[in-house]
This record gives sequence, C-alpha cells and structure tokens, in this order.
Amino acid sequence: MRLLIACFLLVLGGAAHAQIQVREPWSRETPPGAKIGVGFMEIRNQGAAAERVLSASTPLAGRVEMHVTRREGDVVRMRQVQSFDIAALSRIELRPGGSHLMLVDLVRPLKKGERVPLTLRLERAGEINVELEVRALFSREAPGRATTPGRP
Ligand SMILES: [Cu+2]
Repeated sequence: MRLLIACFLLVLGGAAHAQIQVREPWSRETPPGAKIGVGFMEIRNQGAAAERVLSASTPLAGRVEMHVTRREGDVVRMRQVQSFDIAALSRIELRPGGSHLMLVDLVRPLKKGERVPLTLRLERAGEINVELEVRALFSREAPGRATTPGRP
C-alpha cells in the first residue's frame, strides 16, 4: 500500500512537472562591482490549468525579483511583481526590454560562458531547476536563436 502511494505521488509529480517547459534560460555578464544581474527565458505551460511563477532563487544572489517593464511616454520603468502568470496552454517570454528576473545583491560578478544555477518555484509544478547561460554584456538574443538576416 505504502509503495502504491509513493508510486502514485511520483507519477503525479512527474506529470505536473512535464506540463512546464523552460527554454533557453540565459543571463548577461556583469561589470566588476555590479550588484545586479538579469535572468531571461521562455516558460511554456503545456497543461490545461493556469500556472504561476511564485519566486526564484540562486546561490549567486541575495534574492531574485520578478520585474515587468512598462513604457510611460519616452520613459521605460521597471516594476516588481509578486508573480508571473502563465495561462493554460500558453507561454511567457522573459527577455531584454520586457519581463525579466532581477538577480539582486550578486555575491560576485557573472562571467561570460558560465552557468548560473537558478530555482523557479511554481504554484502547481513546484520547484524547477535551470541554469542560466551567461552571455556577453550587450547580447540581446537568446543563445541559438537566429537573428533576422540583414538586420543592423
Ligand atoms: Cu528589473
């Protein structure tokens, strides 16, 4: 009986987890002395229920905040939010100029080429561990994503 329950939990847990797919998690290198880094990725919800990112953390930063950006005339402002909502069968994209993760109080600078471990906590799927690939400071594209030919 106990084995059955354990198996049941494992199967259920696995199923819930598979509903969420994180693609191309990445970050940017930081200049010496910088205390703030960023986190970008695409999060796909393949489940039939809405999902929500509740928090994130990394051993390399004191805390991780969730930010959205908003244009007010010519000014772009960042605002902290309590969660990122992902509708059923939908996806959100954390990217430069848009919603993003903010790594606050970095314990050291992030270097190009390294991988930053990051844990996402979701309402239904629970914890998901990813690694942010650290790209060049002025990189705007996710790794592996083709840029439009002819674009300046
Ligand atoms: Cu921010």
